[in-house]
Amino acid sequence: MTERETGDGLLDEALVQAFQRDGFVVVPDLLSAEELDRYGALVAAAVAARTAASTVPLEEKSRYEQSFIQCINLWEDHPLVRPLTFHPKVGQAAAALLRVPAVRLWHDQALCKEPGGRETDAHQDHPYWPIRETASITAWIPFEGSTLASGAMGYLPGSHAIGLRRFVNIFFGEPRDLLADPEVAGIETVFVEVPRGSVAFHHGLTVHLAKPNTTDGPRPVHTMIYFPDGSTRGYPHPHFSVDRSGIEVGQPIDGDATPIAWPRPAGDLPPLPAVPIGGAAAGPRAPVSSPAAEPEPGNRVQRSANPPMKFADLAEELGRVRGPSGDQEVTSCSMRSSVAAMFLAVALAARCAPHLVRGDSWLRSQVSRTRVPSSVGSSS
Ligand SMILES: O=C(O)CCC(=O)C(=O)O
Repeated sequence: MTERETGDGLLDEALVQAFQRDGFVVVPDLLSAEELDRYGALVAAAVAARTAASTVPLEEKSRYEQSFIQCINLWEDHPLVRPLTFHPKVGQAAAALLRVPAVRLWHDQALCKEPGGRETDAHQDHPYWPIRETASITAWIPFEGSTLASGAMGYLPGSHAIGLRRFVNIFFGEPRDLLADPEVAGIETVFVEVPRGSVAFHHGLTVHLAKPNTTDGPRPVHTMIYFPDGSTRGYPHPHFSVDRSGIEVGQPIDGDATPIAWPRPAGDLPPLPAVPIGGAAAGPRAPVSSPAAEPEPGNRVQRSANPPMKFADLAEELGRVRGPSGDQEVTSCSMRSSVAAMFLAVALAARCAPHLVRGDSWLRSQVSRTRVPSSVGSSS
């Protein structure tokens, strides 16, 4: 490592250069053991709440569901997870690695590879998202660390920079084997074990996969996906991160579903999007506190609509949610999830019924049903 550090002083310049060259890097010691214990338990509870209705055993799940249980945007209905999703050090590291002054959250997601869970098929992330510019980045946080046995991630070094932007449908049936594509022939997969407390980052165009989990325990992971502030919607294919805020093709992605993750004032957390993750069918998320918070026509939400939520406000909100014993947070969240799921079920039963019992897989399936251009030049 060199002595020179990036402008923000958090990361050694060698790490930034490694990310720019390889499209992935492991940043050591970003989270403390106490944070990992606390957030690991909260994310596990949130995943349990979201998937409470699912009784399908691993062997009967789809190929994609056997790779991991995926729960998207826990920050929206599990307030105690919000400070993790907007963890300032992780957001700051993401911005430093991309060499940009500010990043927004695209979405968060828990990815729990169950004991016996199969490998994660090789794919690039960015083709799933209608963001024109390609400089997105994922922070991958394994609460217990990751090992080759538990489902370590593997990356194709430099694959983010070869002009490849290929949609691989890992959600249904047998996906195309991206590793067999001529563009990546000869690039050897590097599997990386991540020590507890470290965070693995990968570029949205880096081809990556993960080993199966051959251990007796789960491989719990929380991830945050960031993109540079100023990025624009490139494609019309549906996605909840832009559709809920009425962001049209060509417009900057600056809605309330994709708040600034870095920089934010210390202790500051963003307000919840006006339209909940279940979509308009799930009804408004919360009472609107002032006329200024009313969505603009077309569901576009003004950046300043809701005052930003501070940690203190969050504590107060939780006080109300948790009640005097302080132990009801998970129940309350699961009730909210259940209400949202109920509305959703009514609205989408015909099309999505099989997915409703499977965590958030329906969300990803909605994205994957619409193909994006299979190969668009990289501009990262
Ligand atoms: O956790 C995994 O197995 C895969 C993660 C992944 O594909 C991602 O975070 O983009």
